Amino acid sequence: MRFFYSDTNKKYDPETFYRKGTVITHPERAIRATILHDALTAAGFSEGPVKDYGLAPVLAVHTKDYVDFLSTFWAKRAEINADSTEFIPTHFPRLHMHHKPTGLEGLLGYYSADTSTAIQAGTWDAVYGAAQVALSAADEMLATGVAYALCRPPGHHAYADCSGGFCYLNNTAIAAHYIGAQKNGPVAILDIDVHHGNGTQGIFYNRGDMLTVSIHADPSNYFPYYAGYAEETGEGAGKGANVNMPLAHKTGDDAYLAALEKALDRIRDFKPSALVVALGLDASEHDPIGVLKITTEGFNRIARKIAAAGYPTLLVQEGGYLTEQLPLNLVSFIRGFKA
Ligand code: Q9C
Ligand code: ZN
Repeated sequence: MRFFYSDTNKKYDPETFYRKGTVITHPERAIRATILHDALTAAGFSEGPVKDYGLAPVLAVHTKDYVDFLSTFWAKRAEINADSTEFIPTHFPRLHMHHKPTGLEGLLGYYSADTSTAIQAGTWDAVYGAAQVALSAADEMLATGVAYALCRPPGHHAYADCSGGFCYLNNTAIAAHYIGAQKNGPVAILDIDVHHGNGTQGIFYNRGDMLTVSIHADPSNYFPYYAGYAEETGEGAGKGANVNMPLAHKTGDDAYLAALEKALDRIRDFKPSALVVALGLDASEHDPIGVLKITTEGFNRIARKIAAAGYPTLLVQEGGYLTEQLPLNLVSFIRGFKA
């Protein structure tokens, strides 16, 4: 299979991240994408061309207000601080407060869920580029049956109007909606990132033509904490079209594969015209912020099981952080598709 990648991701390389009482280097570094790109190239996979689809497919799942905010923040930054190179959201409205403020500092928190999504000079170019990578790979999948989008920054924690969890635009949701429109048929999303795909769930919660299934570490003591529970099953036309499968922390390959089988049963019952896999690699036993125990061989088994389901499949990179095993796990997974 071919992969899709854009150098625009390098324009955004977050520095500081506050985690568990200390300030650390941000885990979602630009070098992640370089490492994954180079590993695929060394393994013999070839790269497809990235096209520009403009903002229309982005605005099909994100609000115009939010997209305008992200794309114009940098030009307005002097209102907060003309000299800073990185703006970290620090004030959040929470559930009781609903008034949209006029000032930029208030708006930054209004459109963010947490402090992990800083804005730098190149953040918008990078997140726009990642969405175009996902769309380009979606067209390749429609033409050939399979493709891999090496998106960075990731997307599955981004809601229609909110960044969070290292994510700004929901590349997976943008691609899934685009595929559904092209096929004029239902689409299933299978999210195997170690974190619950809360943004994707939120975007499609009321839709019956989009099945969202997420397998992730139990959020009761893990990001994103406030969503990802089994009782969240969708609303309105989307009732029954959202499936959350939280797993106990430290779950390993065999129990994971058993959960995956159940997830694929739900997907088969839905009869999707295509499958989008939100491919986080942070379920790895070695991941610095992960809490599951998936091995390199485990990723290959996961891929083979998904490939055996037989759907036209788009793989979209989500999380997965810097370790020696990160590129090995990607190659192990991609080889599992044998295409
Ligand atoms: N104690 C993705 O993998 N919290 N996002 C990290 C853990 C944020 C992860 C702190 C995790 C976001 C796309
Ligand atoms: Zn993750």
